[in-house]
Amino acid sequence: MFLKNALCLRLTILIIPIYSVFLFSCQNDHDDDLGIQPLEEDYDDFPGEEGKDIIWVSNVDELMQTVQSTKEGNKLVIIKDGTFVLKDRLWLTGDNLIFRSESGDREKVVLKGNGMDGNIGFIFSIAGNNFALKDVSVGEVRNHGIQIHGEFNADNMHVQNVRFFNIREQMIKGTRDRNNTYENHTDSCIVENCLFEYTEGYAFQYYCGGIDVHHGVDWQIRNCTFRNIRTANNLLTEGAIHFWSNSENTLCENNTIYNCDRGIMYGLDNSTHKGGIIRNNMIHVTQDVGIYLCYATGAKVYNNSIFNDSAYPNSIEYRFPETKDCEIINNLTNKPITQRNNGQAEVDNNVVNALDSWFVNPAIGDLHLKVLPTEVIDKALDLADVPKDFDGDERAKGTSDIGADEK
Ligand SMILES: [Ca+2]
Ligand SMILES: [Ca+2]
Ligand SMILES: [Ca+2]
Repeated sequence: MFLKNALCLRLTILIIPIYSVFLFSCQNDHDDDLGIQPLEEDYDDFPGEEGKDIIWVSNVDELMQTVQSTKEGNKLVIIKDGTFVLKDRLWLTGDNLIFRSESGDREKVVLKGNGMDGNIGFIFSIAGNNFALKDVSVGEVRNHGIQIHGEFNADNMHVQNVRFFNIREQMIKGTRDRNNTYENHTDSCIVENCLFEYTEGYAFQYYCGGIDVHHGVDWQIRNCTFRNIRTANNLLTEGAIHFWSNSENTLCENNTIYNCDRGIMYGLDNSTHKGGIIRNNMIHVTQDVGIYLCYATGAKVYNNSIFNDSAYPNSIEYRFPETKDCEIINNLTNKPITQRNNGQAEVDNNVVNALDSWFVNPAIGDLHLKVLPTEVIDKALDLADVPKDFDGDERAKGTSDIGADEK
C-alpha cells in the first residue's frame, strides 16, 4: 500500500482544495465486509486528477448537465453524498473524464434509474476515451449500468470501487462495431474492487450478467465480487464475467463469484476469444460450470478454486475444436474438468475431488482452505504467470499450493 499512499500524498499536494476529500477516498478503496481484497501496489494506476477542471454535483439536474459540460473532455466530476434518480442516461462523449464521489463511500452516492421496467435504460453510456469512475453505486436500470461503446472506439475505461445493483440486463456492457470492420473495439479497460449484485437473492430474468463484453481487447477484471446472478426458475443467466465476439487477452484474477448460475466464460458458440488468463479466482456456482471455454484459443486457466453447488456434473468445460491450445493447470474443484465436443486443452495437475469441508465457507465464495489436504499443499506446478495467490501472498517456487489460496 506504500505506493498508493505515496500517490495520494503527491496528488493531495497538487490539489490542495480537495485535500481532505481525496485522502479520504484513498482510504476507502475496498470493502472489508465483502472480503474484497485491498488494492495491490501495482494497481495504483487510476487516472490522476491534476490539470482537470472540477465540476461539483449536488443534485440530479447538476448531474444531468454534465452531459454537456464534459463534452470538451478533461473534467473531474465530484458528486456529493445523496441519491440521484436520473432523468435520462449520462451519454458522455468527452475524453479524460473522472466521475467520483466526494466522500469516497460508494454506499453514500447512489446513481439510479427507476427500476427494471422503467424508462431509464442506462446510467453511463461511454463514447470517449479514458473515462474513469469510482466510489459510487449504480443501479435500478433496464439495460446496463455502464455501456462502453466499442463502435465508437472508446478505450481505457477504469472502474474502481463501484457497486452495481439490481440491473435488469448486464451490469457492465462492452459493445462492438456492428459493421464488423473489426477496427473499432474497446481496449485496455480495468474493472477492480467492484461489487455486482442482486439484493433479493436472484436476478430478474435470464438475460443478465455482471460484465459482458463483445470484442474487448486487453481488459482486466480483478478483485471484484459477483453475487446472486442467478434465476429463480432454472433458466441460465450469462456468466458473471463473459468475454466473446473476438475478445482477446482478457485477464480475470482474484475475483469472488458466489451464488451465481455460472462463473467466467471466454467465448461462446461461434463467437471467439483469444488468449487471456483466468487465475486465482474463487467461484461458487449454482447451476452450471465455474469456467467455460468455448471457441477459446490459448486461454490459461491457472490456480482457481471452484465449488459447484448444483447437480451439474462439471466444474470446468472446454468445448468444440475451435477451443485449442488452452492450459488448465493447478485448479482445485469439487467436480471434473471435462472436454466436450472435441475441445483441446492441456489439463494437468488439478485436484477435482475437493470436499466442502476443505473450504472456509463455499456458500459465500470463501474458498480459502480450512484444512491442509496433502494432495493440495505444496503440490502446484510452478507457473510464471501465477507469482501470487488470491490474497496477494507470494507463491514460493517448489512449495506452491493448488487452487486460489496459498497457505
Ligand atoms: Ca480501440
Ligand atoms: Ca505452499
Ligand atoms: Ca492465502
